[in-house]
Amino acid sequence: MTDDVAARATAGFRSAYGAQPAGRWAAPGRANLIGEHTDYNDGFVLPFALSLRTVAAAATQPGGTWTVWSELTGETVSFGAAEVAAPGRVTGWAAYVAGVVWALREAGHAVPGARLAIASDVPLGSGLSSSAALESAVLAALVDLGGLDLPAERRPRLAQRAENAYVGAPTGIMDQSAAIRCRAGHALFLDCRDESVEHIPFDLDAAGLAMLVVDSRAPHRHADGEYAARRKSCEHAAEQLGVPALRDVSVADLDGALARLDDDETRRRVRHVVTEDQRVLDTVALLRAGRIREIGPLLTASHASMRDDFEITVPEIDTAVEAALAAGALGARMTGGGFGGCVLALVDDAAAAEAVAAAVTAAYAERGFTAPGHVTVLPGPGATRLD
Ligand code: GAF
Repeated sequence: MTDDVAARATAGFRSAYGAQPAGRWAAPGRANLIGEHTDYNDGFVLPFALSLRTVAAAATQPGGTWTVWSELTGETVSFGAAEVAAPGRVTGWAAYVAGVVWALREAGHAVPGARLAIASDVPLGSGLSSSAALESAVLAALVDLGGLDLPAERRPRLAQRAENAYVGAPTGIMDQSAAIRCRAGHALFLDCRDESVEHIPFDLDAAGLAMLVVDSRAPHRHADGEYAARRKSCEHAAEQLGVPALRDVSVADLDGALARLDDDETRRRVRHVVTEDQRVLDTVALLRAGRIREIGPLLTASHASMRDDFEITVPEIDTAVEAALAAGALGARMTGGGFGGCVLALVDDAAAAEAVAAAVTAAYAERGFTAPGHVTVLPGPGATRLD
């Protein structure tokens, strides 16, 4: 997979620019094992990288301009200093690239002009964070090409700034952290307040387990507006409770905190975030103890909380989770921002994964939904230079 996508990036570079790239940089899509909508509440998340990757083949070009070809559209977009002087001047997919250049320059780096060719196996709009993969691959390329001083632990914040301030999507720090800092065979336990990480062994094979990813194929309706609304509601609740962020409310304090809030919807949002942070901690404790099988109920509880309290699931997603559990999955939950995207199901082995996928497909057919996609995954590495 990665070899193909890397070869496509090189071929794209050659045909767009008639030259060889100086190197190729890859960054993965991610699945979040647990910890949803906790990142922008200064809380905990536990994503892992997928083997599906975005590759940037790149070389410097003189004159302080940037040219990007993408296999997605087959088009080449060029921009210069004027377009990266302020957010929003490049739009569409190339905004993620221009945003990275803008954020690097804002942080005082002398970004080299560059030619880039982008190829990707990370599906768009499936909630597997194709945008963070693109930002992170481009960032790695520009940092190396320019010999910039930007260690890996400082890169997620910069890529997030590109997305928040240049592209205009108010996302948290999880996706860029996963794309950049994950390790193969591990999940990334990230404290989103201080960005400290611990690589938690997550060896599904050794545990005799498999992780199925079901692409719900549900249309992403109003996802951006709903995401922003959830974020606002959490910030408003933290203000009302007099804490810097909802991370500062513990499960032990939850009832008291809920009693101080004045509407039911806000109470449900707070209950999701506070209990979800605790579920991340509980999941990490089980994984540290090598008890992977036992995390299933926490995944399923996380889903119920997203469905009932945070209200970010859709019928296709809930159908996939219910069918997966009925077919014997040890646990299942939506992963990512919500309103569509993918479901993770922890299952016994490859045969169980096939059986669960078949059960989800049958449940979809019964309800007349567009057939779902599915793939089994293992935790892969974060962003890296390929050659
Ligand atoms: C999206 C965002 F980009 C992340 O920052 C995170 O908030 C996630 O939704 C929900 O957990 O992927």
